[in-house]
Amino acid sequence: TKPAQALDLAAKLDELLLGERREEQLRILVVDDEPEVAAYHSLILQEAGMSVKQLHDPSGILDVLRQFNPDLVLADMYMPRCTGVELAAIIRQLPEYISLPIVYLSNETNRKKQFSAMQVGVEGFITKPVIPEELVAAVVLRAERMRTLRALMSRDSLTSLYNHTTTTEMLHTSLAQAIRQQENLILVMLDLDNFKEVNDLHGHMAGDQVLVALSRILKHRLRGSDIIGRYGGEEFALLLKDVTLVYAEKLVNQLREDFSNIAFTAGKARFNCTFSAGLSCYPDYTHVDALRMAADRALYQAKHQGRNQVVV
Ligand code: GH3
Ligand code: MG
Ligand code: MG
Ligand code: MG
Repeated sequence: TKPAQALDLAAKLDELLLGERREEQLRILVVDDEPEVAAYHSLILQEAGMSVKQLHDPSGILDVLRQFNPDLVLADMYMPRCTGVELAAIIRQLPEYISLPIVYLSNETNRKKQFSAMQVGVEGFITKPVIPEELVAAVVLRAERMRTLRALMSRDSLTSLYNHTTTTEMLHTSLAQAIRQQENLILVMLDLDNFKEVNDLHGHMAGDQVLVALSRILKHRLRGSDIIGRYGGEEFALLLKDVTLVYAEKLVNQLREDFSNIAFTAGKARFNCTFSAGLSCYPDYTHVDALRMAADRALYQAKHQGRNQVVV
């Protein structure tokens, strides 16, 4: 059983993701120079449903952080090549891991030494031998909080889609992946038509309702592996993996058609809304900036040609 507070956080995360599938398992990195000790603690956490990686030589920490991307690090305090304090200091130097929870798991019972070891920015201290329930509770609580915080920071609060920063990061990683795997990648830049007018005529709340409706239809229709971002105010970026340009154009046109048929209401008024979209693809463009500029050009052309259309 999970502690009540952790359950609240999990519920909050579900609400935030609006039914989008969330990653199931919490990822915990266990750093201990003694393999048997690391294995024992890992087993406790694995049995509680977590995904665990063990690291016996702390000098490999940075590579493991990048590859495994843990939600929490459980670290021994005394290791031959690097102390827990040094390990925490190394992790905290990197901006992307500034809020990664680190918990010591150590034989150290001297409170003064515990306190000074925590000064480097560590979230907690658990003394060995552990009580399994205590270890699980301490880890789940902090790791869930980290997950929720990450989700909040990477998403837009109105639509819960990825925000501009995250979308840009994902454009870089997705293109690198497409190149590595020699797969197509389609970038769709999508912008609502005459949206200023929607706000002016029907109010800002009605405008927000349109943005939420569009994000829902996008989430519903695209695959779990596709990326949907709110790139700007009423501009969205979609990354479609491993499909042809012809297929993507057809898909976006179908979305355009269906979206244009949604009847919105604001007071007594009923209105419809449309979007225009521009598509570009890898391998036609092999750099992020070129890919983005090509999609922007296509979008501009769609607007110029009268809106409510898709241009490749
Ligand atoms: P175009 O077809 O050329 O794209 O015209 P447009 O009116 O959509 O474009 P413009 O860039 O002139 O206006 C965008 C509008 O989108 C203005 C801004 O108030 C509105 N907008 C941006 N973000 C939000 C939001 O979060 N909520 C609401 N309701 N409106 C927003
Ligand atoms: Mg040790
Ligand atoms: Mg617009
Ligand atoms: Mg715009």
